[in-house]
Amino acid sequence: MRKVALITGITGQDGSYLSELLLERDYEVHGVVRRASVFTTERIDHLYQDRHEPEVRFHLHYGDLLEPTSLRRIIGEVQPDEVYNLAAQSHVRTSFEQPVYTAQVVAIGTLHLLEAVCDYQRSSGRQVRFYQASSSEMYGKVLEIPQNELTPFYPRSPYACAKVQAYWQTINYREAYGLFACNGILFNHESPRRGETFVTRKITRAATRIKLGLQDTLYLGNLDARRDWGFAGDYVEAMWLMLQQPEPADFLIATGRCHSVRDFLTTAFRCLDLNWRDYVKFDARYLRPTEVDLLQGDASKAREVLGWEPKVMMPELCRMMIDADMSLAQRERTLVDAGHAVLVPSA
Ligand code: NAP
Ligand code: G4F
Repeated sequence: MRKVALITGITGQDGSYLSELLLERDYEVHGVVRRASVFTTERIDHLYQDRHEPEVRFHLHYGDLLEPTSLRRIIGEVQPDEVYNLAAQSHVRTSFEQPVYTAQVVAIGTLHLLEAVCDYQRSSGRQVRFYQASSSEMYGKVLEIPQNELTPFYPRSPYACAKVQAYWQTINYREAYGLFACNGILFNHESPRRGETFVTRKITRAATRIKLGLQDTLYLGNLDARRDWGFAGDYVEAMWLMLQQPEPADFLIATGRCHSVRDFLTTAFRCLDLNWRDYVKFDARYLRPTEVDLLQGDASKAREVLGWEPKVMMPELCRMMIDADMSLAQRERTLVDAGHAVLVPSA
């Protein structure tokens, strides 16, 4: 029997890579999409199938983590074997501007989904496996280096506090109702599909635009922050592996290496034979009221139990993002040379 997966956050970075992975493994994939006034499906457009095709394995449904009835309706229709909860207001800086909304989507939204999944399990008698997108941000003001699954949390943003609640709700549904539920505690993972307001993509986008004369300055905040950056394509494989195990458990996913924002800047600009110091200016708007200074994960458990290992490390990841953004910048350059105005991204 073909497995059926439901993904919330399917239009996001991870949702797009996970969809590709599951389709390659012969799943039927369903995704929850929020209605917006513009199309938000750019990252998954290449997976779209006309519903009149003979064998359609990729489906989208309108819904929202904030509307429990939509989640129940979709789960009832789709009858999933696996549910991946990737939806979130995932920007840490923004969570200080919108703390209540962030908590509603990240914490209460997860609770809505857990309730809907459990009720479906009870009424249908079918088992559903549940993945929760937990985050290394939960470690916050880190109490040990490197962090592992037993390191205590010390969240430092409304986003991280909400993720801690969702993490414990997931464990509680496992223990209280026997739900096959796993937390993936994923460290920062990036790609050419990363949102343009996260620091790595902001840097690769700006560096390539600077190289082609489309931009002259890049404004950034704290360059001393250190992160354990991996490749999103590697990390979605770990999500899938967690749900294939005989028993549910929580796993930390990281490369084990950490670099500062300054290191990433140096690597990115060096790919283009540029010196970032000639272009980068400080803007206090990008500082956070409370910062996470350092994240570095120990993914030994994932290596031993799941057989998972990262394949792409920061320098190759940075090169991959620079190459993709150079193609984008070249298209912009062509438009500008033809007399068209292009929008300057301001992250
Ligand atoms: P992302 O690119 O920001 O995608 C977030 C997704 O959530 C988008 O599809 C977004 O839809 C959707 N969404 C937001 N609010 C929603 C709502 N109320 N109802 C339904 N969908 C909603 O994030 P990502 O980088 O792919 O990350 C995926 C998950 O992993 C997130 O939960 C994030 O917090 C977590 N995480 C990410 C990282 C990382 O480094 N990337 C690390 C650890 C954990 P729209 O397209 O309509 O906005
Ligand atoms: O790229 P960032 O915005 O990612 P952050 O805050 O680490 O969060 C990401 O990773 C988490 C996993 O640990 C996810 F849970 C979360 O959803 C998200 O995907 O910022 C990285 C660092 C921060 O220390 C920030 O202060 O870069 C620093 N930074 C410096 N200048 C900047 C900027 N960050 C952004 N976004 N923009 C800047 O101009």
